[in-house]
Amino acid sequence: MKRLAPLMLLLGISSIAAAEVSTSVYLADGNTPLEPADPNIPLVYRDIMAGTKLTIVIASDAAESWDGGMYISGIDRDYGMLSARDYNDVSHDWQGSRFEAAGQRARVNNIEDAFSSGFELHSHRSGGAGDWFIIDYTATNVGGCRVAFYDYGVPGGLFVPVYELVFNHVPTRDFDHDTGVGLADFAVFALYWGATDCSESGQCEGTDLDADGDVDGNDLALFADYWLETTQ
Ligand SMILES: [Ca+2]
Ligand SMILES: [Ca+2]
Ligand SMILES: [Ca+2]
Repeated sequence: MKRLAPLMLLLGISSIAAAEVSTSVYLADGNTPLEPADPNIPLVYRDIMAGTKLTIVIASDAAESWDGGMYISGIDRDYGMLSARDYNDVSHDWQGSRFEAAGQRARVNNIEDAFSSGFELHSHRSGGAGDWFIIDYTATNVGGCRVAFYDYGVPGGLFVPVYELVFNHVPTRDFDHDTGVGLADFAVFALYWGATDCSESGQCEGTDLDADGDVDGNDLALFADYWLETTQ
């Protein structure tokens, strides 16, 4: 490196810095950030209801030809699902999931194998800084799901993710399945208020939120946590 340094100075190279590529998680509106459960643990997000849709935006601080991906592996595939937008038959990729800043020859490709499911992301240096890609996430079942983010350019990056986004899905409060939690759902809740035989009657249409067999104040508190929240 000692001998190389003067040469780098001659060429005007101060350092060879790679672009910083990062992910952000938003609600389905693509605008409201999903907060972490604990501000000190940024990649573990607050609980969301099963059925909730999220958007994951992949952005960069510089133009670069970059290769990476987002995947869900193993049993986690039973709890969450990734999807992309507007498949293009000519480019053979998910055109709607890449933005102009990702460059002219950017591509988003679906990858499915025995172990994982997700999307390979390729940017092109003709692009620029900004939002490169958008991938949709659906919480399909109650439970946990990890979404691994890969940067193929880092050492071992093909095999080891840079990090994982951790999601936890709780039972839905949207009892009438209209994608929002509101008065109609409260009406269903009120119908079962005071019930004590929920295990026999199909969890009282989901209103026995802590699954202890009754519908009481504990379930009401759990219901109220998601009041007016939307899933899509
Ligand atoms: Ca509802
Ligand atoms: Ca209960
Ligand atoms: Ca109870």
